[in-house]
Amino acid sequence: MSEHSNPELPPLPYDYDALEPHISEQVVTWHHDTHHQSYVDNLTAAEETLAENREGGEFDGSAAAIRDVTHNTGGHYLHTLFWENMHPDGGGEPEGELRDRIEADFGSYEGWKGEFETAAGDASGWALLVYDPVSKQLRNAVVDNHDEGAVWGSHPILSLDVWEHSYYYDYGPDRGSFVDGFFEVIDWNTVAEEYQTCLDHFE
Ligand code: MN3
Repeated sequence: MSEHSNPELPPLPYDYDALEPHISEQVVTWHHDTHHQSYVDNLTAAEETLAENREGGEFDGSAAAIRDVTHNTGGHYLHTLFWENMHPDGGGEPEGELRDRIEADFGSYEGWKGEFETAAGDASGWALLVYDPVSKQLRNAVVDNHDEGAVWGSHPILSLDVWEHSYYYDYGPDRGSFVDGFFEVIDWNTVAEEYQTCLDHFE
């Protein structure tokens, strides 16, 4: 038997009001406790359907459940990284090896940031900075929903949720101001840690 952990909603790594004024306590509460929780619950339900079908040898509904797993793992994993990527003491710019890599792969920090902001303005889901282990480079990704536009095999190191539930209550249709606020709370230490994980595995 293989061992795997059941999906769980991770606690926020800070208080619900910690990201104010950039993201309100109300939005963080709804977003974490209701939206993120629903992805965990729906993932659990889909996994149960798959397991029951395997045991029963009847696979009606399994394809839909596989789709649900894809959608909800995307939602669960990207939200988990999104919470980790922010901190009330965040902001500023990346430093050290991560900074060097961004400059090498995007020409400059400003080149990366301008591209990432464009991705955030365009996505119907997420803007991601990912490490692509095949080409061994950082890439920006425009992801619709939670899973459309992913680069296969790549590992997200920075995750920005631009679903409307992420910002509409605080900013209305002004997504650009929300993205500006996100940059005020990015915890670059966590981005650097995810990047280091990629280096340890793939370089
Ligand atoms: Mn969300």
